[in-house]
Amino acid sequence: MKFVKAMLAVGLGAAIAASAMTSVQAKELTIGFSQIGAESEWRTANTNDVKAAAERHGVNLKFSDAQQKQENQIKAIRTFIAQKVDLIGFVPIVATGWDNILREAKRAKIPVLVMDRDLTVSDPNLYVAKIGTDSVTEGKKAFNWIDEYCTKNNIKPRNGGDKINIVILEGTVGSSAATGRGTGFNEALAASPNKDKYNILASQTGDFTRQKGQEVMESFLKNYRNDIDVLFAHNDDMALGAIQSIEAAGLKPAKDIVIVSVDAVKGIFQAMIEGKANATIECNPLQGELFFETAKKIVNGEAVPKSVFVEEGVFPAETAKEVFPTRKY
Ligand code: GYE
Repeated sequence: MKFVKAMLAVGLGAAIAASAMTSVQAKELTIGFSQIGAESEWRTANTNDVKAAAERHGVNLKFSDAQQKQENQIKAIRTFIAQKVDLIGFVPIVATGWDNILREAKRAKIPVLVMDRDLTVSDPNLYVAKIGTDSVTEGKKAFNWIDEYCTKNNIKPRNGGDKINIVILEGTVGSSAATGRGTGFNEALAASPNKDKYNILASQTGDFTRQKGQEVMESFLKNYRNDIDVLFAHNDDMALGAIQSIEAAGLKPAKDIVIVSVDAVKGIFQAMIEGKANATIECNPLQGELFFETAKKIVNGEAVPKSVFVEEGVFPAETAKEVFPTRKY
């Protein structure tokens, strides 16, 4: 009896030791993550989600904020390599310029998992996989929504001319999110049976920030106050900045100027509820869970798909009140 108890105690002790070991091992998974910065409400939600998911997964996360500079991201990745992390994650602020640093990671045998934005590299094996959003589709959804809305509501050019004039606030120059949304929008426009009804009057970057969105819209309005019928902003923050300029110019957002943007953050839902924006195309920032699930598989040597897109919807203003309480970002 004593013997059995002793054995049980040993067994139990071993089990406790083993479980302590596995949790220590899980804690020991160290991931370096280079985030772009905090340019938008979307980005803040994305960062918070990555940090929360790292906690849930018991990962030791080394998080670095690049403050909108690619060179800071390259430095951070180089530091992660020197620290011999188990995996490197990063959001490429722009699509190009990553080959050299990714080669350094490859030489150090550290796998790289890309999040959110796309990148263009000379050799696709320089990173293992990418999870993120489909910006071309977002751009297409934006144009198609505008086209349907203008057709259904029989929107006429405010200046009495024969074209509906669109202005565009683009995202960060060279970022896949801006290029993709621009491409998708133009493709859908070219494919529309109504394409001759529209004219792109002006298109300029607002760098995905509220402040620049406001400034650039102000300059558009200086030049074309009575001509602009539609605003397409590559993100909600720029649309929110633009709304201020539209009001300052004595015009009614969502009425004089139809406003459509991308992201579906809470701020734009509030604006839609107040009747100041028309629709938002969802871009889902909640990518942390998928990121760490995928990261663990990669570290364990399991195969993962090269590219995974998270799911996204479209929210017109009429749905804003009902949907708002369910929004997580
Ligand atoms: O739409 C914008 C952010 O890369 C998809 O970056 C992301 C974009 C997002 O700053 O708000």
